[in-house]
Amino acid sequence: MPANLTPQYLEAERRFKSARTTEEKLESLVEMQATLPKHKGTEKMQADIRRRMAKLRNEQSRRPASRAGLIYRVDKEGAGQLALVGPPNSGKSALVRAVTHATPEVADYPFTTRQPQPGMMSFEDIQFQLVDLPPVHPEFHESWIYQIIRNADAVLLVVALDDPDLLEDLETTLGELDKAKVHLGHGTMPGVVGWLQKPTLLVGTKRDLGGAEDDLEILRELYGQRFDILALSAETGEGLELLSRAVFDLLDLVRVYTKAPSHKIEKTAPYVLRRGSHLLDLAALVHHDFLTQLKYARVWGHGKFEGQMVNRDYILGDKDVIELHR
Ligand SMILES: Nc1nc2c(ncn2[C@@H]2O[C@H](COP(=O)(O)OP(=O)(O)O)[C@@H](O)[C@H]2O)c(=O)[nH]1
Ligand SMILES: [Mg+2]
Repeated sequence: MPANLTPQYLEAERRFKSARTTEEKLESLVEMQATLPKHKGTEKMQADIRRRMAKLRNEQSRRPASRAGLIYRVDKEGAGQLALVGPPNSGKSALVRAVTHATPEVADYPFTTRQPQPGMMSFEDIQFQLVDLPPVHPEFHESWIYQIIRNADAVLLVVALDDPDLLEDLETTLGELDKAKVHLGHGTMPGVVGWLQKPTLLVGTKRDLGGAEDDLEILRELYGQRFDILALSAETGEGLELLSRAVFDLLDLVRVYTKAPSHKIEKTAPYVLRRGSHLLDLAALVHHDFLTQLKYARVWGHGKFEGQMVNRDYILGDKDVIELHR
């Protein structure tokens, strides 16, 4: 080893050896290159550094958008959080742009989306949070993507109806999720320990393009049991108006309004609960005192006569108006 190596070089070399990510290794190599004395005795070392850098850069370019070590999470807002999952270029970002105020970048090349991009979609008087994500793809392993999917309430599985490799791309996507122990839609999960099942709406985009109807037919035939399926176009707007209702149904929710005794009915912001929730679940949301002291309630709603008395195991209906009594 040449005797005249500087402390800076040795420090950079030490960091290179302990570096864990491609980025850290590259940074250390750049520094090693800069601090290595350049003379005949270090020629071999210079060549070695260049070779290692080329190899790492090559690795990096085959792993697009990788920024190892970065972790993203998205705090939930609204009545439900939906992760947009799908192959590259399927139209996830265009869909989020079309139905929310968010403006994720849309482009005709893959891997444009590199960070989660939340946006709110309205359904009547409630909102859902859509989270645009990078594609699910074998070459793009960022664990945070799968953490967001696992944490979401449901999934929009987005495929492009003009994709010539539609079925293959869809299976690849489902395969990647299998690796992350996430099962989308109905049907039995391959395993039990650590597996999660996510309510999933299969969204076929680019319905405006050629061949879409045939592909849609095939999707219905092959995946109709496993997913609810919706076809739309972010370009022409066709079918977009059906999305928020489909998400509401997917999440299986009810909206309940409360009113105080002797006040008139005012349908302001509803409480949102899972379908099948009982009156007592609502009481717990409204106030702890109601949870412990609830005697009965009156309900104005579908299939009830106005102000009908119900007890704590009454199953709430969508758009019920409830007056709690203790
Ligand atoms: N014709 C048509 N093109 C679309 C539609 N949705 C997206 N695109 C185009 O498909 C490409 C990929 O869209 P993008 O939303 O970036 O896909 P992502 O990678 O899944 O986020 C872009 O060129 C979009 O303009 C659609 O409904 N119809
Ligand atoms: Mg995108």
